[in-house]
Amino acid sequence: MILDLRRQYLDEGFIFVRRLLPAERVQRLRVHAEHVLSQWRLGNPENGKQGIDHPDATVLRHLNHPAYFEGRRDWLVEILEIVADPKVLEVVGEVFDDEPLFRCTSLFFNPLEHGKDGNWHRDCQFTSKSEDEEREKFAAEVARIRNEGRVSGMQMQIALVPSEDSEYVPGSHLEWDSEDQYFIRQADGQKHNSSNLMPGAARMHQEPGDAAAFHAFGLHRGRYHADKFRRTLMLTYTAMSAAHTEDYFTFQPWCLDSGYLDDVSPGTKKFFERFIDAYEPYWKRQENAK
Ligand SMILES: O=C(O)CCC(=O)C(=O)O
Ligand SMILES: [Fe+2]
Repeated sequence: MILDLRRQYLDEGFIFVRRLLPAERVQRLRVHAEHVLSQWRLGNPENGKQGIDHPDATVLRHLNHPAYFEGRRDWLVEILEIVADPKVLEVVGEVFDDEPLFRCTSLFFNPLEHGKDGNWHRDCQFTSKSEDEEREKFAAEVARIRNEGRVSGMQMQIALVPSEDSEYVPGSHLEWDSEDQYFIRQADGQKHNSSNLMPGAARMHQEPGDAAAFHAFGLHRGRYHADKFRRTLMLTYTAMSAAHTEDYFTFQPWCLDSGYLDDVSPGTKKFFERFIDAYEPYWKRQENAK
């Protein structure tokens, strides 16, 4: 069964694993997510800013920041255990045919005010300075998939409450936009990019604990409406043999805090130590440059 997951991810850029996490763990995660979100609204430990100043916000990153868990260390441990959960990593490792490397945690939530249908995009457009650069990145990943049968990354979205808020265009991780798709994603200064007419789009229907994982170079978007309650945990991984990207998502120097990995299981410790080994030089360089 799990072999089919790799095939499907390579071909479609997308997999769905029903009930990857059991109900009681999802229930716990909901409590943790709510706790982190309420702290974040009062002050994001990364920059001191109050999330509540942006009632239209829809995402926070780095739920594994220890500042969210003062006096509740066991909750942080539970989050780290989910990131490195053997069942989760089995899926990711099987799809990668390689060791998974942690990248980051995110929480998507409904805004407190307003709503938007979400912008169609490919994540490579956000990390490129020009369309030429984006096309180069995209082509390199397509070549990796076609020539080596390997992908470099996965975003695994685990619904904590029922969600129909994510859409993906299956196969679009291998194919550049058609004319109609490009029109929606980019034309006229992106003014059509929240269109509901994207050709090939499939909406994911997730129950709590269901994991929808996709290649972020494919066409996708979320949906964010104040009246559609949303709590989705996203775990992002890259393949060990793929490029390690030094950016906001992997900048997690708190992992070096003494005791950060105390009390986690040996497997989880090993998993985060691999992440620390990969990025500690980057974090130190950033610290030294201050
Ligand atoms: O809200 C979603 O499901 C989409 C998230 C997304 O597009 C992203 O993380 O880049
Ligand atoms: Fe995205």
